[in-house]
Amino acid sequence: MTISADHTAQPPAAEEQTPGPAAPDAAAPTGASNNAASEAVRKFGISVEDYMLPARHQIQMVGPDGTLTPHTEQGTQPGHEYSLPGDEELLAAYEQLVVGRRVNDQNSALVRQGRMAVYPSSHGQEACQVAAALCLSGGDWMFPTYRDSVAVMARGVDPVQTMTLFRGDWHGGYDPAKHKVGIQCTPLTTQLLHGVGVAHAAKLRGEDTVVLAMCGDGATSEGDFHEALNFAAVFHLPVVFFVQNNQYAISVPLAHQSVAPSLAHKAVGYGMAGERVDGNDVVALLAVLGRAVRLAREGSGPLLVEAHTYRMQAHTNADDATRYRQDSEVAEWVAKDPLSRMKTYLTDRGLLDDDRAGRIAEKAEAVAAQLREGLSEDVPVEPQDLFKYVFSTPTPQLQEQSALLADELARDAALTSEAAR
Ligand SMILES: Cc1ncc(C[n+]2csc(CCOP(=O)(O)OP(=O)(O)O)c2C)c(N)n1
Ligand SMILES: [Mg+2]
Repeated sequence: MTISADHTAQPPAAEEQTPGPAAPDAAAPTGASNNAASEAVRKFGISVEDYMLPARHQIQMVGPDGTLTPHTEQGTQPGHEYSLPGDEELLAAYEQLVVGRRVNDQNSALVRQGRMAVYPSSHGQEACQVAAALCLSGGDWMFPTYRDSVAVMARGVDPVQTMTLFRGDWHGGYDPAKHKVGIQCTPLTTQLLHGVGVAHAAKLRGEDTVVLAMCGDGATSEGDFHEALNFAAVFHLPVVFFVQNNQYAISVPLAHQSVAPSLAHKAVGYGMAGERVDGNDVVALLAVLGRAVRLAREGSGPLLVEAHTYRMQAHTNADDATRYRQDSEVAEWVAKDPLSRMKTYLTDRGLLDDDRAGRIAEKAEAVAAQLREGLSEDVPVEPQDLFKYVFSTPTPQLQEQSALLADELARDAALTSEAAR
């Protein structure tokens, strides 16, 4: 089965086919590979190793020029074939891409105006952000990093509540349990362990929750990455680890981070399937992440998806990216922009016209206005709140710090009232 250029006849997904006879070694996984993945292996009729190893090429469906990737270039490998998502899903994704780009640019402007403390922009990574949200169902959980604000919003969290953390005057703006979205973590990779814990709890309770746990390329070198993946694999947990490889960990390029053939190849070492995908192609991302979520929900255990993308802007507003990379490299990636290729693709297919594009742009403007308005409000802060929610019983150290702060505030108030007399 291949990707069809005939848009009226979309082929069924591989796992929807009647499972064929298993390859000779498929039903008999060896050694440590003998886990829940063998069920998925039976479905695809391939060996455990072929199931777990990523395809030889990145999965791509729509190339940078907005045309369908011919399947000869795409390569067809049993178990690594994906069908095109439906038109409605593609249009919904495009709308979120446009909103996401506008959110990124608006937030970067708000930082420059001093309305927000910091913003790690996902400009250029919007396809990953949008697909991460759209592949999940209502009962699933997302565990994002500091760079994943657009994914959090695309999941349905209010934009101003999403950005509250980055304003720096409160711990977080939304209730993780209500939205089933973890807090955006700055300590690298901690969110993967939180996600694995939630998946374990869901499995013990017999719920069909899937967890999407997100991290960057740099974070794959963390010890927590190893612990999260190994625990998830050993306990056959329904987790999709989604690595956005944007080529840099601040100033450290990927080549200095890892010499693995790809980050997706790390999966097989834990006994899970890995796949790599063009991270600027939202169509491929929807297909690959969508299937990964379905497989995890069906009990195939965890999977890892690596998306190849690029951080188009600096790490945050506190970083000067010109000190460690060339403009020519950035220009190469501008040509692979996720929005322009999707616009061309949908327009050529007659799914997007000026009228619809105009309405989408208006929606994006409305979200930007919401952010400007919400983040321009002066929020009254209570300094002692810093200590309130750290531990249910404050530690002696925190009590001491709280008393010091109280003393300083009292002296400050006394000085102010004296000056006023
Ligand atoms: C445990 C830990 N170590 C170091 C840091 C400092 N730090 C913040 S972001 C970052 C780079 C992370 O790169 P990557 O995982 O590729 O994510 P990206 O920022 O590129 O999205 C580092 C080292 C941190 N936040 N947490
Ligand atoms: Mg990175």
